Amino acid sequence: MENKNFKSGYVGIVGIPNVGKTTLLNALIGQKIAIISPKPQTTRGKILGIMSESGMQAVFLDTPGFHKPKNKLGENMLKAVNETIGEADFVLVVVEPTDEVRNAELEIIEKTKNIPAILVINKCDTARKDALLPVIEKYSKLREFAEIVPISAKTGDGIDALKEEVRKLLPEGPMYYPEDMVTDQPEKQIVAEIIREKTLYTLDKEVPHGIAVEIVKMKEEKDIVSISANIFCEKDSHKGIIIGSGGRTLKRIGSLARRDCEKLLDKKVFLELWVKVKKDWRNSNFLMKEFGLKN
Ligand code: GDP
Ligand code: K
Repeated sequence: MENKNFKSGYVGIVGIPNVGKTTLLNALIGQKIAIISPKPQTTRGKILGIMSESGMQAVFLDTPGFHKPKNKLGENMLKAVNETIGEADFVLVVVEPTDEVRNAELEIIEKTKNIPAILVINKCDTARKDALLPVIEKYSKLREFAEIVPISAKTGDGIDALKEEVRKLLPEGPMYYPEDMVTDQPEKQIVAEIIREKTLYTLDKEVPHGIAVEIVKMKEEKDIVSISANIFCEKDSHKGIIIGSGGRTLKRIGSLARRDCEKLLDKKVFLELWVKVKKDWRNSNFLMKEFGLKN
């Protein structure tokens, strides 16, 4: 069976702002944009994205500051790099195809020297082929890289080759997370819980407890997290109450929930709510599981 040699592990993505780390991550996990988990409850720290391919699972760790390319690379970022590499099996050091190695890059390379690294030369679509050699030479003098992979995160060139190199470096290990999970789940559950709480809070006792919330979409785009959720109730009459006249009640639920979600995620949130009737959902094992109410 394929599982026998399943490989898995934790991978840090490091590099100075603007080299394309976010773009690369999205290319690796396939357009499904990762969301940062606000709850550092796992021992391995924050998970940024999970790539599951046949026979391997790479869990990319968040480096605080990662999402703020405009910030200067200061003490904090370097501290964060330290934390990330403390937890990672190896790192991807992302650079641009310029043969000038910037000071901040030297520091990052210094900090990550003691764990295996793949040098990822991104934005190769902007460089001539013969410009690569001097870049490779410069960086190779700074440390030993397990591999050097030129890519373009934007066009997708080299991404498959990079995945292959990631696979080689991953240790044998189990599938840590379900295959379809692209980020850690608790956060989704928290968001669902917030929406449920606001629904109950906003409604009078008229609508009994037959309410469940399902997060249909949760996606980070630029600086906004778009969330789309279904509020399930048991009766058509309940649906009317939840929506309210002119949609007022639902709007109120939405704006209260959005505020809390923004606090939780530390990002602007676009929240879309749908009310659906699902008779007897509480008697459905499947739905109970879906809503995280049953294991
Ligand atoms: P980060 O700060 O390292 O996360 O960098 P981003 O992923 O935010 O990318 C910074 C800028 O570089 C954005 O404008 C991207 O569109 C651009 N970029 C990223 N990867 C590539 C690439 O492979 N080629 C080109 N031409 N631009 C890229
Ligand atoms: K970024």
